[in-house]
Amino acid sequence: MERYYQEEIECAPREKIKAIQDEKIVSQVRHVWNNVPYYRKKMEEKGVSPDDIKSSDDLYKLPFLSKADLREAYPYGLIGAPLKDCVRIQSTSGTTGKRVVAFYTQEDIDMWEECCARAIMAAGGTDEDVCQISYGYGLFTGGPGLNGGSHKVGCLTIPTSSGNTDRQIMFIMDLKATILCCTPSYAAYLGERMKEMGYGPDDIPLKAGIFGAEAWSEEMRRDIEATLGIKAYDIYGLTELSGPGVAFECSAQKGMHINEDHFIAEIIDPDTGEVLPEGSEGELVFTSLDKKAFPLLRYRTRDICRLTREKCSCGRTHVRMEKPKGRSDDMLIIRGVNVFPSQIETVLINHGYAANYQIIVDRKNNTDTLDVQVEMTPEMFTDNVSDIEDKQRELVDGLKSMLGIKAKVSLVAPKSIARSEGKAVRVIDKRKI
Ligand code: DLL
Repeated sequence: MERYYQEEIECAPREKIKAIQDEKIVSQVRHVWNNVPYYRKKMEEKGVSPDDIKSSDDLYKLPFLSKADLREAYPYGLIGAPLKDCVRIQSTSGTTGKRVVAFYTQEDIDMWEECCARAIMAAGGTDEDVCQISYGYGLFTGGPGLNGGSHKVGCLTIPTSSGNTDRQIMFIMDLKATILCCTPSYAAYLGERMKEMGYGPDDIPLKAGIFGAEAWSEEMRRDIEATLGIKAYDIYGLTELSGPGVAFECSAQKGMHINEDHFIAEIIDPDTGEVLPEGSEGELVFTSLDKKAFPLLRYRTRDICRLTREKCSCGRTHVRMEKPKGRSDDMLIIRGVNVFPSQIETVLINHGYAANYQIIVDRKNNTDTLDVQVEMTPEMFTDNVSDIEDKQRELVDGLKSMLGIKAKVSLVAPKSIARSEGKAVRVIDKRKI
């Protein structure tokens, strides 16, 4: 039986969703115009005023915001509510350049936590569940967002945060956790560790996992589901818009429903900024309809994916986004060919490897090189050189047919690649160092 946190809105007829968006966009644009001089200036430069925005059909008239704008406006330039009304900040990890700091009023936090509650109930969660949250807590939004959602559903919440893997497993087993929330790479590691400790899928009390914050393949989903004996649901979000829960998967596991009563999604051509028709692949752009403290309009996420409004078997009517392939800035250009790390992961898992790999890109004698190091699983481990060479050759062929270019593959011993407790760092691009 499908469960909903807010059925009336999650399953509302399309006309009703459109009417909500039309009403909210008009007042949100006025809110931003009146309170965010940085964006007002952008609107003025484009020759657009709040009077030009009469419904969501006029969205295309508004200027885009990018991560560069967020950096330029740091720390207070995009804030839309008086500081005294703000109750929290969260922040991105800031690996490239300045951190993004997002502000929240109490209402903004309530909306965000409701979105996370929708995700937990879509994964089958109820007040009888024990929900272990192994996303990091702190500035990262994963822990705090799902913690709030879990409380709203009424689950018994275990706020383990990330790390200390053996203690995580102790709590899962002793407190009979039924829902696990963490990054997919950490879920894979927890699964690996539990297997080593002798726990099979039937011994593990978990029934569902809510995994996101990084790109992961369908193959990795199947792997994690089999090891932990669960159904694994994807969840998407970004700090700039609130955090996890902007979109979440339902029982159909065919894309994530975007919470359209709070966010409008568009797909644009990343080069021209042109809005693309439904079903096209492009860059995802979001407008937040309710957020008051950090009200971003037409924010370019750099995530590449597709949207679909095809009817979903779960009964929800909100548009679905497919799994993002990764950020446009994660895309590698190797000898002129576009390569996403997720494509490499698909080949590795289809050949029976686990998602423990590292991609090293370099440039030697003016030619790009692609090196893929992948761990052998304990079952396939061998030190017979010719066996290893055969296996490497198989992967080189598999990668060639997926990517169209030749990679060097090195099989390495089990456990020689560092495990991640949060977002995994898969790529080392030495061309950028
Ligand atoms: O990762 C928020 C989050 C926490 C989402 C927990 C889901 C679960 P940021 O650190 O700001 O926020 O990173 C946002 O991560 O633009 C995507 O590139 C990527 N991302 C997030 N979820 C997914 C997903 C959080 N399900 C950036 N699949 C986004 C692929 C994802 N990429």
